[in-house]
Order: sequence, then C-alpha cells, then structure tokens
Amino acid sequence: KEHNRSIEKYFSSIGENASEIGRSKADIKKDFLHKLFYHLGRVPALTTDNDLYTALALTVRDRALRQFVRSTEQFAEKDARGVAYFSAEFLPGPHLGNNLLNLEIMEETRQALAELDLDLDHILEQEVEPGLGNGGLGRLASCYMNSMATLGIPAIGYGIRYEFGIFKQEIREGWQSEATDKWLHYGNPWEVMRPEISYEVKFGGRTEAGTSKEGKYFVEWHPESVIKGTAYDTPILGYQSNGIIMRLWKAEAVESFDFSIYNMGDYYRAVEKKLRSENITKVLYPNDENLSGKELRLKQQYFFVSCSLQDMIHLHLLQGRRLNEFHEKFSVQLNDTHPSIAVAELMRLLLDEHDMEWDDAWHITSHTFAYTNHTLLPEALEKWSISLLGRILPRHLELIYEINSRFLEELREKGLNGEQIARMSLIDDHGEQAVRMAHLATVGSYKVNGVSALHSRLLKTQVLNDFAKLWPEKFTNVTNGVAHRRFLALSNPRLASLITEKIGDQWLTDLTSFRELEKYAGDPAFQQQWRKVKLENKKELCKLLAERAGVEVDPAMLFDVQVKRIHEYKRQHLKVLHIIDLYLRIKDGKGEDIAASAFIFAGKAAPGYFMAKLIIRLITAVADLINNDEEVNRKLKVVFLPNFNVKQAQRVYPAADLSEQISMAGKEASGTGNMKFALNGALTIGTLDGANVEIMEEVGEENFFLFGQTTEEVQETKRKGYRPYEFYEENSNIRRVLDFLVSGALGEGDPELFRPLFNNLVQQDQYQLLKDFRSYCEKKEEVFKLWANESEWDRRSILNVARMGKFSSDRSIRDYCENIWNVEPVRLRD
Ligand code: B1N
Repeated sequence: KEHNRSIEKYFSSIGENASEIGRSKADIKKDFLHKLFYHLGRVPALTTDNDLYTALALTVRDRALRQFVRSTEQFAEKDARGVAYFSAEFLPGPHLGNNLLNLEIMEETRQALAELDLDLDHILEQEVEPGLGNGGLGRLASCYMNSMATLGIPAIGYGIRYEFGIFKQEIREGWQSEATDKWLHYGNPWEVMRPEISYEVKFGGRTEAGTSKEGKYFVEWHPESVIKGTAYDTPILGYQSNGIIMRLWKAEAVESFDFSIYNMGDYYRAVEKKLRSENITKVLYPNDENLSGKELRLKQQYFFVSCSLQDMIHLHLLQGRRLNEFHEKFSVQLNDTHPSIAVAELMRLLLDEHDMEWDDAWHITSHTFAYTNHTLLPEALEKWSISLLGRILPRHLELIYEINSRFLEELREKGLNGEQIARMSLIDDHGEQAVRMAHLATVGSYKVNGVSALHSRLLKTQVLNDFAKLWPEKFTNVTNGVAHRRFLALSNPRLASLITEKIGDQWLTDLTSFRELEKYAGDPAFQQQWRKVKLENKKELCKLLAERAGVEVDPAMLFDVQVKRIHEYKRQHLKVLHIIDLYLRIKDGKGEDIAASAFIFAGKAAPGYFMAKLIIRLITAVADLINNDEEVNRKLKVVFLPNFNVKQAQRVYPAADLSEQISMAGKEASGTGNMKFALNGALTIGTLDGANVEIMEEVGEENFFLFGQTTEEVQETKRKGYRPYEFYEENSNIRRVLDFLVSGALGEGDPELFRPLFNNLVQQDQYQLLKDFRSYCEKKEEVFKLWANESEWDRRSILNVARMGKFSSDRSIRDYCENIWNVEPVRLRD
C-alpha cells in the first residue's frame, strides 16, 4: 500500500494545537459558522433551525471522527484483539448532546452559540433520533458501544441502516396509529458514506457440487440474485477518550442499472430491479419478542451478517494476517439469534471462498462467535422453515444439515438417547420442519450468556438445559447495564451537578463511587436539595405531558411511571386494574389514604399485536374518564405519553418517583429501564424478575417495594392448573374492577370494547395478573404511606442511587471482556 507521507504528516498534526478542530469557544464558533455558510450554503436571513442543528452536528462530527481515526491507529499499532458486535438493532438516541458531553465541550459550545444569540438547548431539540431498534435490545447495543469506546476496547458495531426505523406512534381517538419514521428526511450529518466499502451478497438459486482436478470436493452456489451492501459509518464516542464506529449496511443494486439496454421496456425493468434490491434495508420489523417468519426479515439478517463477515475477513487479510488465526484476532458477539445465520455464513466463506477444510473452518467458526440470549418467551425463539431457508439460502441450509449431522453424531457417541437428541437437534421436526436458530447459535459459539443472573439460570435449567449439561463451561451470565453518562449526566444535569458537588465527578468513569452518597442519605439539608432537583425535573416533564398528551399534571403528585414496550407479560394492565380500583374507592368516598398520583404510561405496541393495542386503548379510556372527573382528578391523573423513544425517555426517567417493573416473574430477561429509573432516584415497585432481583440485592430489600410470586411459585401455580376465574369469583375487589371493564363506563360507552381483555383475564390469564393483584395493591398501600413521609422517601431514593454502581454498562463490558472476549483495553493517549 502506498502511503501519502504529506497527508500522514498533516493528520498527525491535527488536534495537537490545530484550530480546525479545537475545543475552545472561539474554535467552535468559527467552525460552526464555517459549516453553516460553506457546507450548507445558507444566506443568514434564510437559516432554519435545522440548518443550525446540522452546522453544529457537522462541527462536532469532525471532532468525533478525529477520536475515531486516532483510536483506530492505536488499535492497529498494538495489533490488538478486537470485538465485532453484531446486532440487527441499534438505538443510539440523539447524538449531538451525547457527543458534546463525551468531548467535554458542552459549556464551550453553549457559550459560543450564546455569543451568536443562539440557544444550545433549542438546537439540541431539533435532532431526529435514529430509531433503528424496537426497545431494550437495541438500546443495550448502543449503551455497549458507548462503554466499549470509553474503556478503549477495539470494537466495531455492525448492523443495518434501515431507511425507516421504528414507526412513529400517534394516538387517534385513543388508539395507536403508526406513521412511517422518516429519520433521514433532513439528511444525517453523523454518518460517513463509504462507497468503496461494499460487498456482494447472494440470494436464492441452487448449489452444484463438484470435484477439482486435484480431487478436492467443492460446492458452487449459483444465486438467483446478487445485492450490494454499502457501509455507512457513524462515530460513537467514549467519555474523554476513544471513538469507535457503528458500521451500518445499506442494500443497493449491484449496478445501479444496466446501461447496455436501450429498449425502453427493459430500461424500466432494470430500474425496477434496483428498487427491489433496496427493499432489503427499507424498514425495521417492529415486532419485538415475536417472530415474523417473513422472507424479508431473513434476507435482512443474512444481508448484514454477510457484509460484516466479508468486511472483517477483508480487514484481517489487509493487515497481512492469515485466515486460520481469524478467531485469535476477533470475537463476534451475536446480539440474540437475529445474526445467528453468521455461523453458517462464516463456514461458507471459509470453505467455499477460501478453500479451507471442514475441521479447520469449524475450529475457527466455533471459536469466533459468542451468543447472547435475550428472551425465554417461546414465541420469540427464532425458527426459520426449511423450505424458506432452502429457497433463499440453499448453501446455508446444506451447511446447517452438515453441522447438525456432525453434532448429533457427537451426541450419539456420548450416549445420549433418541429423545434427548431430538430435543437438541438444530432441526425442529414438529409440524413444518424448521431450523432452531438458538440451537445453531449455541452449537456454533464458544460462549452463551443470558442478561441477568435469574435469566441466565433459567436459560441453563430450562430453555437450553440439554446444552448446559453437555457444555457447562460454555454458559455464563453478564448482567445488563446502562450508559450512565447518557441516562444521568446528560439527561439529568441537575441531579448530576448535585452529586458532583458532593462527591466529585469520578463517577463519570466509575459509577461505584456513588457509594459515597450513602453517608448523606439521612442529611436533611441534602434531602431537601435532592427533593428540589426532583421537583424541577417533574415540572419539566409536566410541560411535555401538557404539550404531547394534553394533560395538566400537578408536579407535587407522586409520579408513578411505567414506560416500556406494551406486552401482556409486562402487565401494563395490572397497573390499570389498580388505577380503576383506586378510582372506584374514591367514588365510594373511601380514598383518604390514597396519595395524589400521576400514573404515566408510554410505549409502543407491535402493529399486529391486538391485545397490546387494546391495552393502550384501555389506558387512554381510563385517562379520559379520570382526568375529566372533578371528583377524582385532583387526586388522580392518568397520562399516556405518545411515541416513547430515547429522546422522550431522557425526559421521563429524571422525573419519576416510582418505577413500575411488574412483569410476571420469569418472563423479563433483564429489563434496563428498571436501572435507568433507580439511577435517577425513583423507588421501584417490582416482582422478582430479570435484573430486578439484582437491583433489590444491591439497594436492600427494605428500599424496594417487592410484590408477587417468584418464578418457582409462578411455575407451581401453572403446574397445579391455574384457574383465574376463581379469583374473579372469590375476590370482590377483582370482580368489581373486571366488571367495570365491561360496564360501558369506559371508552365510547361500548361494553364490548374491552370484552377480549376481560375474557382473557378470567379464562386464561397467561401472565397470572389476578394471582398477583392483591399483593400488588397491598404494596401500593405501603407506597402511599411512605410518600407521606417525605424525608424517609428521600432517604431511600438517595440510597437507591448510591447503590446503583453495578448497573453501569461499563461494568457489563468489563464482564464481557474478562469472561467472554478475552480482550484488553487500548487507551487512547492524546
Ligand atoms: O432485551 C433486553 C432485556 O433487558 C429485556 O428484558 C428483553 O425483553 C429484551 C426480537 C427482541 N429480548 N428480545 C428482544 C427484540 C427484537 C426482536 O425482533 C426480540 N428484546 C429483548 C436487553 O437484554
């Protein structure tokens, strides 16, 4: 490779004292104006808010890219082992504020803009976030990107550049309606398109086996179509340090169209082909924890995995390394099974494109991947039908059969019986034959982990029990964590400064230093400052609630918040049943002990998930009833905040008093909202599910509102034959609340509107709401009692925050490095 020495010299001078990317107020101001005029070509009189945002984003992007370029140089220099994080979803949230924080130029930028009579907060508001994920899983990937960058882990995130992210949720007449998310409409200043980084991906067709002149068996894949993937890079910064990239692939036609065709009809057909190719990365599937089984989804998964692996092999060879040391240089983390076709794809690349022998290829493959499972819900465990796989990826199906037959042979040799072998097979023979992607990922990986202690235990003892018995050392746990810099330092500046005043700012890189706050928990003066911060945050949220939901809320109320995807297992309707119970009590004149509360909900329902949409309709119906009833609306308010996303989340967590984490035990793999709430001083009412267990362990049982059955009790209830109807018959409170659902008092006076929910609860109640109802209501009484005791509430709130150290994603990433990746940090020296 030719190197241009002059360019290199210039590069190494950048940033030392070069003003083009300096950090002073004057540098930022100059650069901002430069971008505004020369990059955007704007006449001052016509400058829009979006121009201002874009100019500032470009100013900051230069600085972010510098950190990335510097880090990459050092990773290369050290020849360090690195991580590729494969995820079909990323939810980075707004970049601008986060990058200012990470570059430590927030104040300089604020002042530079003020000198131009511009308001930084107003400009920050303009950003449209990339909604390239459904919820927790995608957000986790982005938290991990920030922590990997902060810790100096040589890493790259690979994913899909969806043109339309998660739909925009609007509420129309109380129902969810979906609008397309046009996040690229105003352009995306954060990404760098890399037309030279592109790979071809094959689909369909057939395979043909043959033997070479040297007598070597080979297989050729003659695809039906070929699509090109082009890289778009977005720098992701760490705090005070490295930058890494998130590389997202966009699908395009191989040649934009065939110019050799002059005939008009064919010309249009050629363009049509281009459009069809681009379909692959058009839109994110909005069904979290429910499989779609759709052809296009499989194509998306294969498309990004193939581009990413080809890219890694390319980089590896470019650095002059040999392919048989691939697994020594890279660890690939599979974010759930969505990228698990990678196991077959790496085998194909090594065998068919790089002429390797099976045993060598398998050694490399099975030492490269590690698999994170994020759910035990049976309806979410991915399966692809053999017929679909065979049609779209015929070569991969052959490879999966071969992997399976070798694996089953190994099981037979170990003496496993037919039943066990059938259970563990990669192929599910019940009904239509299908490939179990979790089994493929488990067999093809050197480590498998769950995302909380409880979830990892259930993974080992239940869903993947046979595999855990076979390979006990393969299974491990990494409890999720959150980017505390985004979810505290950036989104709750008042609390962040209060804490920093008290204990200094080392918590930004070491959240365990929050322990030092414990000694102030009982200090009345500190409690008062603490309370004031919360109140200010609640006032801010009130503005948003008035603006977006049209509901006026008194900031003095107890803010009782449940924000997360709408799902029956998460039991938003348990909270609703309790609200109805309170309403009826107040109507009976028996509401003295109820604390004035604002019940806040937000979250999206999968567009095809009828029950989830009906739960949203129930929330808006209860909100209408209560908010408009003068007899109760000073005591209770109910709000559904539409279109929950990262941007909204950052305004919600800082304002919450009570965090609702009320899933049926054994169903929520971890949860991460639970951590964000507690980090911002909310107390939790929750079940022993997912990471709630560990949160309670850390903060102390006495500082946590625990209710409901344990996982074992849930399973016991089910085993004994759960009959929810008995609760309806025997508990008059439950009967009253459920009857109210179908009384015609809610919605448009149609008693049938919520009948499906009523029927579901009294007949199946799959998530045992009725069984946990009494315990939940009793716990709420305790909540109300504690709320009346301000200083005790504050004390517990402070203790919750003080004991959140474990839940930084920095800790999670260290765990991955030590227990799974065997990767060491390379700190950026600057
Ligand atoms: O992953 C989060 C966990 O904190 C949550 O408990 C868990 O529910 C969530 C299919 C999923 N599991 N599975 C998904 C998302 C999209 C999709 O298409 C499944 N999301 C989770 C982070 O560990």
